[in-house]
Amino acid sequence: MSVNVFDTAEVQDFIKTAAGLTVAGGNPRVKQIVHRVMSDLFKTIEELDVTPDEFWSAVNYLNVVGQRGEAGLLAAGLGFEKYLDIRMDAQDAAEGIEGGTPRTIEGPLYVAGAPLSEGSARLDTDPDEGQVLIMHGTVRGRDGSPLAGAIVEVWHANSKGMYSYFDSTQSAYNLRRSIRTDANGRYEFRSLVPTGYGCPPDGPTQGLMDLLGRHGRRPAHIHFFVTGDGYRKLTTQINIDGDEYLHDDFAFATRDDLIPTVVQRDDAASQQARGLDAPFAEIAFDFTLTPLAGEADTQVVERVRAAA
Ligand code: MBD
Ligand code: FE
Repeated sequence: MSVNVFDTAEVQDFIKTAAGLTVAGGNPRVKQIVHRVMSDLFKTIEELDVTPDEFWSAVNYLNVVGQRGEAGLLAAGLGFEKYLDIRMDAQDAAEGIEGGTPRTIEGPLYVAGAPLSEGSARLDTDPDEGQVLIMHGTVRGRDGSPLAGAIVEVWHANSKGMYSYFDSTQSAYNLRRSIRTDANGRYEFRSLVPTGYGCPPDGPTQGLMDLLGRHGRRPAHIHFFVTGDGYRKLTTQINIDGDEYLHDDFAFATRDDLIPTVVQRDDAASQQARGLDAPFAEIAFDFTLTPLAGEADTQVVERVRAAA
């Protein structure tokens, strides 16, 4: 039998007490948020008549998410990270900021401190059966001017969909580099065409996806942070066209302007020009940065990140 206690003075008072609203000290912002979240969850428990068994299974779920280090993955899969992007897009629109390369989520698999190269880099240090990928382009300001000395941080998965650092079989910083653009604002790298990522099949994120009737797969993609003096930091990704999950990303990160053409270079002349002896894939992609609006870069997101 369903009962209604949420709106009683007793419950309303003790939510306030539990959130610290009845005492001095602590952090007012944290108190405000905890009070709101507790209220919403208590209300959910009442309205959906959540049973004790269901509640304790959720508590255990949180413990497992933590044990497995999947909180960032779950945030991506439930669309929280995309929601933050939607809000930042709306903020930009409200402020009249337009014309830059679209942002899309960082995801949970960045590792700080990758080696820095001037102009061009080779990203693959480990052997891999993936096809060679050459990607290049120019970093520009919104007025179209090339940005010399911009930093392009790039990271992606190998042909098994796995990321170095999180996959102990790969060497440190495999498929992760920073590249400083040359005098003409150009960057270039040689790497291997990545494969899409799938959530650990035995992990709690995939477990929830199963219960939601969803999959836990991302289309093949390459991540970037792009920074330049006087410009806002860009966090984005490009997708590899043709992937079966291109428009069915479990993390909701695909955007139309972030799907460059992948050119297959099957001819001997193209291969010789690159010093290669097999067909390779080539992607041309320019990044456009938007100018800083004030002193501070409002696009720098603080979050705990790995550093190898
Ligand atoms: C990834 O590679 C990724 O980019 C995201 C957002 C989530 C899981 C794996
Ligand atoms: Fe990724």
